[in-house]
Amino acid sequence: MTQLNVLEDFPILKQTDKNGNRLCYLDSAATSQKPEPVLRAMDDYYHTINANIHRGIYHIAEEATAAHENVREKVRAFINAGAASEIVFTRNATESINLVAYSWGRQTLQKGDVVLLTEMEHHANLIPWQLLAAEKELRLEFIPVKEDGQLDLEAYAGLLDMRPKLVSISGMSNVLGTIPPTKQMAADAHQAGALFLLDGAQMVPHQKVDIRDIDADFFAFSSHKMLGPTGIGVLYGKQALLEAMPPFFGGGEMIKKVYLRSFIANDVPWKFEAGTPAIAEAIGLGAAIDYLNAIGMDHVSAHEENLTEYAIRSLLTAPGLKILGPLNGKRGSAVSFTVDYAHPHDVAQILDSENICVRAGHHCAMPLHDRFAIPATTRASFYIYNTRDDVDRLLTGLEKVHRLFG
Ligand code: 7TS
Repeated sequence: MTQLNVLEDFPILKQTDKNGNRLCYLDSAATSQKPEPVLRAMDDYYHTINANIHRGIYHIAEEATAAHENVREKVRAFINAGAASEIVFTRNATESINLVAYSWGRQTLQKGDVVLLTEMEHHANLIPWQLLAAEKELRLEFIPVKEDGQLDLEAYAGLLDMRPKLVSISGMSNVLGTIPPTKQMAADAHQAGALFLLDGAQMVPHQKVDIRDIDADFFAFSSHKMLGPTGIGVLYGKQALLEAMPPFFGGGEMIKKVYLRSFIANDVPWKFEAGTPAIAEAIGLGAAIDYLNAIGMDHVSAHEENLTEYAIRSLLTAPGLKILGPLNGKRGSAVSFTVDYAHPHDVAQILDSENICVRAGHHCAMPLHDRFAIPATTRASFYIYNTRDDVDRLLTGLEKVHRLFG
């Protein structure tokens, strides 16, 4: 089964514009659409057991607490972490990476230490390290991206000679679709004495992840890109690391005992979860995981690989169009391109007039666009609800752009 047929589950995709064109959503790298079971799970929560968690002793509070903690176990199983206590709920992948920077990084890193990133990072895996580097006088180094969009792994080997304390990379580029050999890179990082942080924001929605097999020390991702709601994300961290790290936010929930001038922190993962969490959102994330599991992540990947291959093949027939990133082989479903006759914003606007949603701009990866000496690209990104019909619509839309601007 390489073609999924799940469109019926996504109410938003039934919308049509005034010309009767169905919504063609090609911006899942920014955020995914939500299937009915996810919407229902959140709605049910508010209709039936809404209460604050970890404090009430009345029955709906206990049910809400159990439902919330049950999702932690679902997340653990979904990425094959060793223990549910290694799953910290955050707001999003961005917050997860910031948590590592400000808790682990601030405690561990010292003046002159090297943090090794890549040239293709989303700003979420760049700015936290820039901020920390300014505070602690760290050195940031970058694995180069080659012309074909792949990481320069020979350069990586050389950069590891600098004995970085941390290697932090994305498991899939949100612009190029590049999928680096993360397991090998983690092993190489460990060999050089570094910890390995994997930004899984574009990875978890699209492929089966076995985090213990990859052996990343930290792993960050967002619910909203994997069919779940906004407002909740995950930081996976190895138990011993999380236990040694100081809290990042302070407040209720993250404590065991509080005195006027001091406190004793709670156990992991709650030590990192100050304040009332996103309870309905966690339940929505749980429903998203159930939904993806029912399809099977292998089927998700196969569907996307098939569609991405078709999209690239189709796009390359369009006049004056250039795709950034790998054109074949194992790559993700984010396809960014330029056309030599129109600015990406014009492309996106014309496509929008055909009810086709694509993203135009730098996609929060400005240094990567600098690397390719272009200010912006148009990006189509696919997910389980997209079909070849969407790709064909994109191509027809681009013909219109060509007619108007070409
Ligand atoms: N890392 C990668 C690789 C991403 O693509 C994104 C979001 C993030 C981190 C941050 O995720 P957040 O949920 O914390 O915002 N990427 C995109 C995108 O490509 N278009 O909009 C958001």
